[in-house]
Amino acid sequence: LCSPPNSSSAMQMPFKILTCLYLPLILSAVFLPIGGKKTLGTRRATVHFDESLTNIWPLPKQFTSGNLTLSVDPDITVDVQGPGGSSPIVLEAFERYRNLVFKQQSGYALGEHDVSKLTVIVASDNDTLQLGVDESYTLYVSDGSEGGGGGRLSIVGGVSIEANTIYGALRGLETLSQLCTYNYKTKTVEVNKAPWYIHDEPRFSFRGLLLDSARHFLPVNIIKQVIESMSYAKLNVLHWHIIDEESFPLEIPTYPNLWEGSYTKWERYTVEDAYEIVDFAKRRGIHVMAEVDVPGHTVSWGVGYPDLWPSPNCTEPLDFTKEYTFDVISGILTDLRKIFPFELFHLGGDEVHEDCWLSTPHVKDWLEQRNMTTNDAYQYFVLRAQEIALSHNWIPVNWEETFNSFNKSLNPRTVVHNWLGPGVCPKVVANGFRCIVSNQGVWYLDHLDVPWEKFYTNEPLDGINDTLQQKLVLGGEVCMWGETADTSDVLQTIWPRAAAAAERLWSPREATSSENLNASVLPRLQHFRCLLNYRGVPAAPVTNLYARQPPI
Ligand code: CP6
Repeated sequence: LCSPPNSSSAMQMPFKILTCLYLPLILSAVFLPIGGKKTLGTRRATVHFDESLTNIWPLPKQFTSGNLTLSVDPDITVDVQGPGGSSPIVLEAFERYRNLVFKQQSGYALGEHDVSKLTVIVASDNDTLQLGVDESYTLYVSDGSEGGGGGRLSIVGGVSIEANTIYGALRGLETLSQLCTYNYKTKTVEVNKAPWYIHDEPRFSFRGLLLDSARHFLPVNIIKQVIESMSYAKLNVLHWHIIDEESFPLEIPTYPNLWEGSYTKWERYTVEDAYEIVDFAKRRGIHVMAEVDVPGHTVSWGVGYPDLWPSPNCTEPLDFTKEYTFDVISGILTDLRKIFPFELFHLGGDEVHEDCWLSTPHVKDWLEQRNMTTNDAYQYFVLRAQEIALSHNWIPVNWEETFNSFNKSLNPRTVVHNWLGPGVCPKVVANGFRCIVSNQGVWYLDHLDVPWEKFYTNEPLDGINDTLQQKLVLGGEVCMWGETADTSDVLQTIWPRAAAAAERLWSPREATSSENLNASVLPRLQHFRCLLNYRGVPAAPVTNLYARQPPI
């Protein structure tokens, strides 16, 4: 399945002949500079626009292509223009992509090339990475016969990316890199089906992946590989589930014994490590949303500070009767605020097993004195944690049990994170809260038996018809829980299925139909999986061939 990426033989048949004849005229009218004399496609064959399968993953919002093949110069240079041109992020990304596209060991033919220069125009120099930051871009690959150029008016004759922000430019670079394939016969990198006109932007602003470093420690370089691979699929939020009941691997300067709860002292993240991960992600347009899951999932906190445990035989949920508990949470969030600039902060709140609170005498007394139930205590805890996050100017995110248990009391800015099953986000948005979809039946990567089709067809807006309510769905997230995966297999467990969800979250709803997946989506996903392999990401095979009939 990973033969040389020379792709789509059957798909290059020009179809829709009538459209093909006049589309070039429309395009020339739009893109030729006033008074321009050039005609597209004069150097080679007539341009046939073919909107059948493309190997770009995820599918762009709008695109047209032709049937020219252009060669790309291994010494291609970039000219970054506009206010954003001063950002090193775009230049660095260009270098990364050039190295990916030209990583062939078998060498490159010498000689003239159609494409020797890329022009990137970035309209803003603001490099703050906020939720909903403009990730749109326009990518134009002309027939190259003017050998470079580009830009708003002289766009014919070059390759250009125009974007409002540096993050849009990064998405455009990813798409451009996916158009470049190595031709083993001619030993050149080619762009097939030029000229290309692509205008693209994401459907959802939150396209996440959860990574769990508490069940198995994941070294910094593995986390970076995950982030790098996320950028290939245009995923943009790393939800870092750093700590959990099994281990507390993160350094917290204010409470320096907390990471006593790590597995070993080698399986820890320093504050420096965390900064490095956030910076690495930012350079790829990826937010890092940290999670401190309270009050459940916290046994490991008590290794360093046993007073956080209600008692030695009730080690979670945290002891809410002590102010000390909230001081510790406050200290953790104060330290983390310096590291994680993203506006969202995940406070967990899932799977709070209240039973052992009642079997702990001082906790039981505290509740009886106040005439409170354990569910009241759960609510009291979640709301206090929310107040701490809000006081740090963070938007709190909570797992859906908090909404299911006491939705009326949650802070109105809360983002509710679905996981238990379908049907929650419709209720969440009907109550005016924002929602993130991670339905465990279809978007949990640790469930190895869930096939890619289920990842692909999970539609975040199912059951939500009101357009204002639809806007409250920020997007979705696939979850790589760490009980069953570690350094040895985390990447191949994430890919390729996370890519199926990535297209659902990026591409227009109309373009990601649930019908005919084997004909329209599977070949494209297989191609993307090969691209990942080619780039060094050990993505697993897309389909399970166990039940396939042998050839007769
Ligand atoms: N850890 C935490 C987990 C899970 C959750 N929270 C989880 C629960 C059920 C499944 C997979 C993962 N391992 N902290 C639930 C959000 Cl099937």
